[in-house]
This record gives sequence, structure tokens and C-alpha cells, in this order.
Amino acid sequence: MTKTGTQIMGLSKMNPAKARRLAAFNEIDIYPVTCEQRSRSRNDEEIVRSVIEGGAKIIQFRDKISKPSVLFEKAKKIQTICRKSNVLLIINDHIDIAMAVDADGVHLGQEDMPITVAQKLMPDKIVGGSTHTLHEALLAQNTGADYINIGPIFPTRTKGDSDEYLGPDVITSICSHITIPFTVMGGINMDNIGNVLEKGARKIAVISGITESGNVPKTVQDLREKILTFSTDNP
Ligand code: TZP
Ligand code: MG
Repeated sequence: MTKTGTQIMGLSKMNPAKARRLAAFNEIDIYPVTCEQRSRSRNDEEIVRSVIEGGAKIIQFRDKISKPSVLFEKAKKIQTICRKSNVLLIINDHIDIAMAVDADGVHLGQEDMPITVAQKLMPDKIVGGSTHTLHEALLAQNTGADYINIGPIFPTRTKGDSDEYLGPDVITSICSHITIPFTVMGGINMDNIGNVLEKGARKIAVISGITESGNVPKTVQDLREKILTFSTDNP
């Protein structure tokens, strides 16, 4: 079986800041991701405050629209909020912004900078990768991803480039071959979260199921409770 960076080095020999971040990542349950266009006129900062109020321990700042200067300013503000609450901040797409605001990591898609480059540039940070197939998942793991995301699991209107989705069975078929932590994403909400939990997911990334809620803290609380209750009943 392929060994992860953590297994090869051992957490103790790893950069201590990275080891701390990975330890915190291992504890996460709900993984809210921002999308200002789908937040019912609330800005990303407001959503970030609300998901933290609901108990989230990690946030991904995902903004596909803003220019770098705006992204940087927004990321700085969000980082200040996350720091105060000891919440991990992952930046979608942009290694430079993640480094500039001293975020906890970066999340890279198939068309972004290679995972190996991110690991070199930010050895003390978390590097995650989006995957859609077993092949991509193994490649991400073998090139040093600290975690992967698998998705879209269900149909979603948030990722506009395709109507395709993988279905929840993909979770078992991919996760049985990988050793690094994984998140799942795509169309997940209170009604179907049970399906991904049953397939073995424990770290669940959600955009619109949270950002479109009329009561974001309560929705985050409810989703967390589902994950935590299921995990306790199915250790
Ligand atoms: N990658 C896989 S699915 C997805 C991304 C960015 C969008 C998920 O958004 P939502 O609103 O939780 O379906
Ligand atoms: Mg990307």
C-alpha cells in the first residue's frame, strides 16, 4: 500500500507547525466552503462568522470571481476571524494568497498548480486536492496531497461546468484504496448527508447547503450533530 507523507516521515519528524495543522485537520467534521454568489446577499465574512458560531473548525475561502487584490483583502479579513477562533483556513486555488495571509493551507483543483509545487512552497501548510476518479485520487496521494476531496457526489448547481455527478458509491470505491484523509462534496445537505456517512465519509464539505441557509449557525450545528452522532454510533 502507498505510504503517505505523514507515514513516511512520522508526525514527530515532520515540521511541527504542519503536524499541528494536520492533527487539527484530522479532527474536523463539517467543512464549510464559501461562495458569495450563493449566500443570499451576505458577504463571505458574514458567512465565515456564522459557520464559526455554528461550530465549524475549518473553512475554505473559495472565490472564483474576484481579482487578486480583492481576494487578498478578503482573505486577510477572513484569516483574522479564523485565527481569533482557532479555526483552520484553507484557500481555494491560490497558493500565493494562502502564503500571503499565512493561511493553514491551500486546496487545488486538477487545473491548478501541481500539489508537489505547493508542498515545496509551503512545507508547513496543508495541501488538499480535488479528485473525481480513483486514478486522480491515487495520483494526488502519490504526489503528496495531505487530503483529497471526492466529488461532486450529488447533483449541484454550485459547480457550473458540468451536470455530472459521481453518486455516493464512489466514496467506498475510492476510499478503500487511499490512506490519506478525504472529504466529500457536491449537493450535500441535511436530507442526504446520511447517505455519505453510510458510505464512510466523516469529513463533509458543503457550500450551498450552508451558504443558502436562512440560519447558517443552526444549519452548521445540525449538520455537525448528524456527523458526530453517526460517527459515535458507527466507530
Ligand atoms: N467540487 C466538487 S462539488 C463542488 C465543488 C467545488 C460544489 C459543491 O457545492 P454544493 O453547493 O455544496 O453542492
Ligand atoms: Mg481550483
